Amino acid sequence: MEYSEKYLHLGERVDPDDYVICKYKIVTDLDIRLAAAAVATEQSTGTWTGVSTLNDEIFEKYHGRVTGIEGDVATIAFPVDDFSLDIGGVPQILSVIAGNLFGLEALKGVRLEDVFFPPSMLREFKGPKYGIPGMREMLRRPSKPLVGTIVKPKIGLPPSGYADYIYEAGMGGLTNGKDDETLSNQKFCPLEDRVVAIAEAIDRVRDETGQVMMHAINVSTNGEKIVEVAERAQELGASELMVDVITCGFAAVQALAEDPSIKLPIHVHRTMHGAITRNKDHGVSMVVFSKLVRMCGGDALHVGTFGVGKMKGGAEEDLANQRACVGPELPYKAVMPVASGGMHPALIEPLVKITGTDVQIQAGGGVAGHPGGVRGGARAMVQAVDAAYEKIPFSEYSKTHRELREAIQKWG
Ligand code: CAP
Ligand code: MG
Repeated sequence: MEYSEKYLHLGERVDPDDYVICKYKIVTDLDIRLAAAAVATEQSTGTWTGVSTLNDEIFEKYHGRVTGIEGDVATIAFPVDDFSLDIGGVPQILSVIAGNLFGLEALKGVRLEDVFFPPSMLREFKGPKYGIPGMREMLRRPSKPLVGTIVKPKIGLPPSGYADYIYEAGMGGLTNGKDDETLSNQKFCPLEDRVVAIAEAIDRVRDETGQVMMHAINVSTNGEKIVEVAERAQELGASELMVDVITCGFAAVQALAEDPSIKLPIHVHRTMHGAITRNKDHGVSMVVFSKLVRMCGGDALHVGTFGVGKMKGGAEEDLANQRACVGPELPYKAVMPVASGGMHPALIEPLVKITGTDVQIQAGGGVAGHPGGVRGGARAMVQAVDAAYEKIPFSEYSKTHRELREAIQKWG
């Protein structure tokens, strides 16, 4: 690996307006300065050996700068001109900040922990159309957590089965439903039939109770088709779209969010993220993915269950994900953080104490597995959110709310 003092600018301050600044945790047996220089080299102007065609002018303009090392975390600044938003977009950003470096022999592990973009780049992104304020307005739910379900079983139900499930969930008071991440247009549940059936169920709930609900239809598919599929779902009455961002790509979220014909909020699922975010010594943090989803226009994003659900994660890292979604550091509407995965009504008490109320809490098994069926599970979730919102201990509230009591008895 080419090692050159030239990539080391330790202690030098670079103008954050002119650089994309990345924080990498580096695991190496080498001098960490060498390892950090190897990352800066590979991701900007260098390769494994010096080349005669790299002249001083090119180097000076475009090389990555290692500006700081604190413990095992290196700060590397890439000149803004290394990026090309008009054509390359987020795919090219990721090729620079999260590309070949993960395969470098010189490193035992490296994890992109965070990234800070200059205003000139952030201005090129529009962010969420709706985000927290827009979704709250659509659902007429100004301050309470949104509360939803994922239709279970994950696959196999016919369109009428989805409609029945969502009708029951809505009659139980839920604000949100969603397709599961593996559902698409399978023979047992054609997308168009599902959209129509669910839209009718949501209309029935509103007509019978006044409750407004939205259901995210999974439109994840190939890049050249996703807008067309989303437009068709919208035409047929869909109230929300869902995109699996890691499998479809950030550019797919951006294409939907920025398409003027698409008026629906976008629920962003992150399935497969665990392959990249789970290992704390190698990969990319969910904070980085959360910032990119917000820039690309996702309206709601799965951020984890803050240490209380089934998916690996912890309160600290999920709070960092939540901050990336809602914090003022990015000049966009806040993205609704979604807590999902092994959730059930009893867990809403500890969850809301950590997240606060600007959160969408959803449960699949935690609704459909309730002794009272989907409607009972929905009621239990709504009761749990009401109790958490009013800060009433569940031990008290469940005395007068049967479905919550039954959920606590079943799942503890
Ligand atoms: C939850 C879920 C979601 C997870 C994904 C599932 O179902 O539908 O996909 O929330 O995890 O398939 O597991 P349950 P994350 O409520 O039945 O667990 O939100 O961490 O990306
Ligand atoms: Mg799922």
